[in-house]
Amino acid sequence: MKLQRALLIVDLQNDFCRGGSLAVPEGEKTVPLLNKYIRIFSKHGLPIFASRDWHPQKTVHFKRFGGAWPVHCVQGTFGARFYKGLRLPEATIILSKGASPDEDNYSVFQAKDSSGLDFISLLKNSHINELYVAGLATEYCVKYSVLDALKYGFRVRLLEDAIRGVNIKPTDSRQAIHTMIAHGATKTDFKKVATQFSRIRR
Ligand code: VGL
Ligand code: ZN
Repeated sequence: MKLQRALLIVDLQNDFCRGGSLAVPEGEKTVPLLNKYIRIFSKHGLPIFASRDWHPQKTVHFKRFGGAWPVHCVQGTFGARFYKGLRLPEATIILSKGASPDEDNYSVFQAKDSSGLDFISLLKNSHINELYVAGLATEYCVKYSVLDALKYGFRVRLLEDAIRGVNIKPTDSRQAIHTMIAHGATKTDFKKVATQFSRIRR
């Protein structure tokens, strides 16, 4: 089976980075490496997806309306914008999630692009069967997206040097990585990806 690859960058938004309302420790430190992954995928003409948390002001996802989280990534605000250093190419497919007031989930498979297509349709349309996944937060959006991807039969390579977790409990990220691997994801890192892609003829 020929592998059709794509890159998925999860929620690299201001509110999840330093100074944001739900800052993931070292979240923004993934950015230089993400830019390098982006360059590799661009160079090889492979699709790049970037998800964003895209909440209304009132949502059951926020503490004040019964959820678990402080207000973050409200549609149209600075906090919801992609982190400034992240160099997303023009052709990046943006996936928005958590956009309806009764939605309280983390998976990118619940997200839609600007024309309302969901992630699974977009992947199927481009015959993608392997996802390289990075971003924030390891034990929430990254984990639930990876588990869904595996459930739907995609291969998943977790970019372990370009993910970060919230770690409400200090072991949360490690546990999440464990779970993703146990369900069939495999880990890789920039060095390995760079070598792997340098062998692929364009
Ligand atoms: C996320 C907490 C709240 C995430 C989103 O994208 O990982 N985490 N909302
Ligand atoms: Zn959220």
